[in-house]
Amino acid sequence: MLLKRTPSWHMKESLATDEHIYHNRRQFLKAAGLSGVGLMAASTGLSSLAEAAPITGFPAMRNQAYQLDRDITPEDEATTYTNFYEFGSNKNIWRKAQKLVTDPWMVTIDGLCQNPMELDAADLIKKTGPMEERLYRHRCVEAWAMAVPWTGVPLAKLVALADPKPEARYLVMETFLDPKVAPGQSQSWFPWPYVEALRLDEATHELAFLATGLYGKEMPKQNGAPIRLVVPWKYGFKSIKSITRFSFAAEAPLSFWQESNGNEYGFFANVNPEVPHRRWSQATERLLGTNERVPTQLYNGYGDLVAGLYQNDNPKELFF
Ligand SMILES: Nc1nc2c(c(=O)[nH]1)N[C@H]1C(S)=C(S)[C@@H](COP(=O)(O)O)O[C@H]1N2
Ligand SMILES: [Mo]
Repeated sequence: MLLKRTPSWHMKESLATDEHIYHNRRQFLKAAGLSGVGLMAASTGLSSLAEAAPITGFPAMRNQAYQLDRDITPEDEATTYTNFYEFGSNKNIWRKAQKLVTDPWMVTIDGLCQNPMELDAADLIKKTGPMEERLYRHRCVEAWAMAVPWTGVPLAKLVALADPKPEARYLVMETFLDPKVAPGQSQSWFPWPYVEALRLDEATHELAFLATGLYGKEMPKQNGAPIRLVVPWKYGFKSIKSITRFSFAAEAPLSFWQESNGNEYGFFANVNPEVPHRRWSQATERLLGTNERVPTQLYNGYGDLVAGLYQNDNPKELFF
């Protein structure tokens, strides 16, 4: 079974790297709230290792409901110009990100839900699939933009699987924490690990996507393998990469960027060309690939679908 699904080079890599297996087990234990070590720890580590298998099913069938008004960004642009502060604060960290071991990848679902669980990313996607492909626009708060084919599953499927309790109002998501692999996490002025959250009505909106792949292939590490969020009506920093934990909460947490710089980055971060960033205009954006400048659109062009989510919110809070 394992041999059939896993290319031999892949198995060798994950089996050889004791450090990462150890880390994964530690993360698992921490999440499960187990303090003792011993037999339990050993069996936990072994079972996560035995279940190691990559997410499969690429390319997935394209969902034609989501059409672009612009060309798809060249693949080499979208995969080499990336924001992933865990690996450094410049755009060309894609080589450094190759150090991330993404299989096995334990995910914790916990907090205010009926079905908390710990499982490998591939098992999570099996439970929430089938995967599909969607063409989405992406708008970084720094005013560059792209349009790419993501593969994944609706985030609403994960929410349904977890079955939130009535008190749950937010879905909080967290990235891995491992400064040995991700040198940016040694920069102590940042509040690691990266945390983001959506209100539950946002998390269950049809556009909110849990992405597993890009350009018809498994997710490149630098783009947030093995699973990342994609919320195309919001500035890119909401679309948290390499997620290890989904927690249901009654209150919104402070996100990574709110905690780093709350004057410039808020909770909603919905795209709006008429609300400038404190240090620059958001009226236009630069397309990766051509460098063409085009007008930015309210909710990044997805207003027809998402504006209804915000009818009862203060407009002053929605767009930063
Ligand atoms: N964990 C984590 N997620 C992250 C980031 C990050 O630094 N760390 N950067 C965000 C920002 S600012 C953007 S624009 C997008 C970039 O996604 P891409 O590199 O796949 O284009 O990822 C977002 N998710
Ligand atoms: Mo961004």
